[in-house]
Order: sequence, then C-alpha cells, then structure tokens
Amino acid sequence: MAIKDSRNGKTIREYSIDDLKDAANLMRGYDLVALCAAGSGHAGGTLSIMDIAAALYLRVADHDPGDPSWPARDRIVWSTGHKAPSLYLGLAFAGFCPLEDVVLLRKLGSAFQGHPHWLKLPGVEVSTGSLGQGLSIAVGIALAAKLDGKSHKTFCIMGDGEQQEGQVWEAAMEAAHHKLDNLIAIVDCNRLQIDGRVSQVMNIDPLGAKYRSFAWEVLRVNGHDMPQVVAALEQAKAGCGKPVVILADTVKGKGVKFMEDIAGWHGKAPTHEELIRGLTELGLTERIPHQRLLGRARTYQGEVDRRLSAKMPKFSRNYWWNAAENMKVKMEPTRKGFGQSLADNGDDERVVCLGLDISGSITISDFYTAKPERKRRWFSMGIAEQSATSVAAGLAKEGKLPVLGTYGTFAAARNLDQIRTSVCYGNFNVLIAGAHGGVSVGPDGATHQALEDLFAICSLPNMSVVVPSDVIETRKATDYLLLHHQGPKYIRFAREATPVISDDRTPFVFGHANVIRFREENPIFAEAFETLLASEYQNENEDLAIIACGPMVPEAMRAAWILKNDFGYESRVVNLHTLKPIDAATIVRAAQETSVIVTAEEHQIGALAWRVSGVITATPALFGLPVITGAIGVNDRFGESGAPWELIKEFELSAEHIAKKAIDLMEAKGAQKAEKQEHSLISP
Ligand SMILES: Cc1ncc(C[n+]2csc(CCOP(=O)(O)OP(=O)(O)O)c2C)c(N)n1
Repeated sequence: MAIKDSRNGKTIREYSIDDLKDAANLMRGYDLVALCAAGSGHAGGTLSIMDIAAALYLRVADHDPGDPSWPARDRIVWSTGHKAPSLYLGLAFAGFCPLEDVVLLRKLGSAFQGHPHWLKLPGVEVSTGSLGQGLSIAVGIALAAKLDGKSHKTFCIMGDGEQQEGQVWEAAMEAAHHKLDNLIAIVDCNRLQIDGRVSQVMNIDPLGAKYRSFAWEVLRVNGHDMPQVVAALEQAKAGCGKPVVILADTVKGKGVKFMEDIAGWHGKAPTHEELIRGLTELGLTERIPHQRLLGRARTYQGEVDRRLSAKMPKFSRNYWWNAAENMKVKMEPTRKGFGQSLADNGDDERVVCLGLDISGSITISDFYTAKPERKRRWFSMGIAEQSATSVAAGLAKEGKLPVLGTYGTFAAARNLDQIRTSVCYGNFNVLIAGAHGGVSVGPDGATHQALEDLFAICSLPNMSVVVPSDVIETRKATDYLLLHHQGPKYIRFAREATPVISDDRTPFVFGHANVIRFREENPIFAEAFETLLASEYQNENEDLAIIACGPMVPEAMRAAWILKNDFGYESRVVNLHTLKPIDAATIVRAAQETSVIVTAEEHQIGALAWRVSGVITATPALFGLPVITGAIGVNDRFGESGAPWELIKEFELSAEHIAKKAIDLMEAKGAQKAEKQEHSLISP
C-alpha cells in the first residue's frame, strides 16, 4: 500500500511513521508559505487535517504520480474543499506536481485554485467547495467500483461543521443501504467552524452514535497521533463489510500555537511576520526556502499584472479608480449596508435572523452585536441552507420577518427548491441575502462566486429582487425590504469594497430606477454626477444609455466619464437597482430617447441584459424602431481564483470594457445612419 509505479506494481517510496510525521510538519510549513503568498485562505482547517493528509497520500492510498488516472488507484474526495492546500501538498509530496508550484495558490490562472478543480490539476479527484456534496460523489464513485468489480477504495474527507449539511446524511444512508464497504469517510473533528464552536453553532454530537445508527462502522482516533491515524486508515482500508467513518479528533490550527483552537483563524492567512513566527515554531525556517518561494509567487503575480494590463482597452489617460488627482472615491463593502440596516431596524420584535455559519462576514450578525438582548431572536442554523430556508418560511407563516443570508451561490442555488416551494409558492415574507455576489469575491474561486443566482431567483413568481449599487443603497434597500415589503425578497450584494456613489439624499424608490448623468470632473467622483429618480428626469438627448445594477453602476458612471472626456459622447446611466419588478418605463424611454443601450451586470450575461431586451422586444411603442444593444457581464464561463479587481479585468467587467462596448455600438449606430441616408439618396 503506497505510492506506486502502476506499470510494475512496485512501491516508489516507503514512509515510516517518523517519515510521515516529518512530512506532515513540512507540509504545514509549505501551507503557511502558500497562504501567506496568496494573502488569503484557510489556515485553521488545513493545519488540522495535515497529519491525515500526509498518512493518506504518502502511505495508505494506492496511487501513481506518474499516472494520476491509473484506473486501480484509490480515490480521495475532499468534500471539505476549503482545505485545498492540504490536498495540493499531499499531491506535491507524493510527486504529482512540483512542490514549489503550490505557492501559486489562489492566483489568477493557477492550477491551485482556492477550492480544488479536478480539471486544472491532475491528481485532484473531484471539484468541490460547496460543503456537503463530497460524500454523495464518493458514494457514486464507490458504486461505480462495485459495478465494475474493482477493488480500489474511495476516501472522503469532511469537516465536522460540514456534518450539519443534510446531504451528508442522505449520502450516509445511501452508503449503508448499498453496502458500500469500499467507502471510507474521514471527519476532521476540530470542533470549530466559522461562527464559533460546532457545539454552539449547531451541535452534531453524538456523531459516532449517529453514524452507527446509520449502519456505519465508526473508528475514533487522535488525528495528530500518526501511529493511530495510520492504523485507523489501514484498518478501514482492510474492510469490514460496511462503510467506515474515521472520526479524527484534531485541533484547528495545529502546530502553530497562536492559531490553535481559534475560530478567527478559519479563513485567514498569515502575514509575513506571522509566517516567520509559524515557521520558527515548526522548526522550519532553514528547511523551507520561504523567501525563494515568496519570490516565485511575486514573479508569477508580475506576469499576471502584465497580461491583464495588456488586455485592458486603452484610452487617452488612466481612468482607473483613484488613479487621477481628481475624481477621488471612497470604497466600502456593500455588505456593510445590510448589517447597518439590521442593526437599525432590529428592535422590531417581528424581525428574526437565521445564521448560516458565515455571519460576521456577511454582516448579518450586526443584528445583535450592539444589542445582545436581540440574541433571543437570532437562530444559528449551522451550515444547512436548505432547511434554514424552509424554517424561515415557517417563521414567516407565523408573522415573523425572517432574514437569512450566505454566499449567493448557497443562498439562492443550493436551496432553490426550498425558495421556490416553501417561500415563494406560499408568498411568505422572507428576506434572503445573496452575499458575496459576482466574481469580485476573489480568491475563493468559482464555487464561491455567485454568477447564476439572479437567473433562478428572478424567475420565481412572487419574488422581488434588489441589487443595490453601493453601501448606502444597500442600507436603504434593506430598510425597505425588511419592514415595508410584503412577500419573498432577495437582496444581492458584493464582498469587496466598492465605490460609494450615493448619499442619504439620493433617491431610492423600490421598483423605480435612478438616472445618473456625468456633469463635469470634480475632486470627488460622486459629485461629478447628478442623480435623479428616472421618472423625474427630463430627456437630454444623450447618445447612449448604460443600464447597470449592483457595483456595475459605479463602473457605468466611470464609463460615462471616459465616453464624455475621450469621445464627447453623452451617456444616460440607469441604476436599475430593482431587477424585479423591473422598471419597464425607464428602459423604454432609454431605448426611445437614445436608441443605444449597453447593459452591465456582475453575473452571467442575461439576468439584466435579457430582462432589458425582453422589455424592449415586448413593448409595442418600440416595434420597428432600431435599438442597438450590447451586454457586459460574464460570458458563459465559470469564475476563477484571483484578486477581486484582477477578476473584474479578466472577466471584462470594468468601465473600460463598458466604454469600449459603447464605442462599438456607437459606430454601428453611425453606420446604420449612413446606410439610411445613402438609401434615401438612391431611392427618391
Ligand atoms: C454549502 C456551503 N455553505 C457555506 C460554505 C462556507 N463555508 C466554508 S468553510 C465553512 C465552515 C466549515 O466548517 P468545518 O466543516 O468544521 O471545517 P473546518 O472548521 O475544519 O475548516 C463554511 C460555512 C460553503 N463552503 N459551502
């Protein structure tokens, strides 16, 4: 059992227990370097699982680094996708990829995505990141092995917080029902998750008894005692006629004292100074060439910067955010406006908030932070988006005003049927926050970048949808949706700090767009523009309209500035913050009065673009009128790891791309006009 040459069955290298201990220690050191170079990632959970990763990849699993898809290999599924660096280091130490490449973790274009993607790196068995799915995939792989009469084993690594996902238990039932004695689950029981102790966020104990009652064999080990870990893995691999789960007691942040057992180190990377402290504790400052590795990461980053800069549309000057002496803008994350509103309005006894283990980051915990007495109306649901959605429907049924939120992908896709049937069909007053929308989530990568949520959500009858453009508008939108709007409602906001383009006086009327016009350059970006409620706006015969939502509104404004300054074009920027119900009148006016429309959304193209096109094509007043349209958005592609603003450039979502699209459309408009004139000259 080990790393093999599949051509002749020979073991490439034998690892003794001491070798494994040493490898695990080194892997911890390389992990810290990679996280430090990335500037983000998950220190706590990667350190807690490292002994198991070393034992599995270097001694217990049969696999061949020279032939990653060797059919007889054991399969290892990382359901706990955020521990990807431990997977990468397992592969690197086993020889699947160069060890020094792992330092490219989370960088744009790197094989070492924030969450594992099997199509990018040989040896990665499946793509994961949305918790709770891996055990089901492992059941499928194990079933296939049974069908094909193969004897390899399937391992599945999960977290203890992850046990809160209902799908884990569906898979556990399936594994026992189908007598999958070739399936071995491993749970990293470090007793912490994002919001705190697992026992407090959503108790999963007694975990062993639960698996036993599901007809699994249960082994319990100290996950940092290498002989115990190896013995348990080997015992499980030998088989016992049932699926086996190894519950490994571990310490989050293991090996680095200042990280150990601290929830705050869940999703945090060490600074350079912390890296050196960590490596010193691990006794690795001399053994790991950390400076050279960090240099390699910087060189790679330099190449990324050059490539992105080369692909950006060019104008007479650099119009990027805060690049000029004037037009300065303040940046603040839109999500903060959500928390501010919950803090402001939470005294209403009807308001109840549901925590989904990402509460600080999406600011939903601001509901009770300054007013602990509100905690009785705070329900921690653990990592269980589907059930929480239906629970919210139940609360609403009884007259409460429930609020729940998590990453947009998990708040609007994973639980879509629950939103559809429990919430929308019953027309309940549930406010769902799709946080961290768009590619600007950054280095977590594709699995965490909600790019399709608005398609499904906007299609649901009874649902209202708001995508506010900045932190202030997010607060106003939440104020309205929370207390005044009847029925299901979805608010989508971003993670990254984005330009603040409004103030308290700026109008926000649900269902009614704003028109924003560039007037003249100003020391303050927002003051260079005038914003009016669309229904109060008088036509100024602009050349084109840019219809945008969310943080693409500031980009559209910047595009209007570029278009005026470099090309003399006047643009009508429409902030279509309410996607549903859509402000058809404002769209129709923009089409009639400008005849050129660019849409801009941080989403797969269509949530905004097709809804706008739908209004245009269905409006009799526009029949036969030439309306030229173009769309800026993600073009039928999954997201990627990278820095937020890099991804805005990579996915062509910046003001520069909007301006370029507008120029192309203006050329088309000019060509159409010329053709018409020619026609009228020829045919008297
Ligand atoms: C479906 C889903 N919901 C939420 C998240 C966000 N998330 C990432 S890690 C994590 C906590 C995981 O806790 P645990 O399984 O205990 O892992 P560990 O503490 O060992 O890192 C959460 C909620 C996610 N990745 N997937």
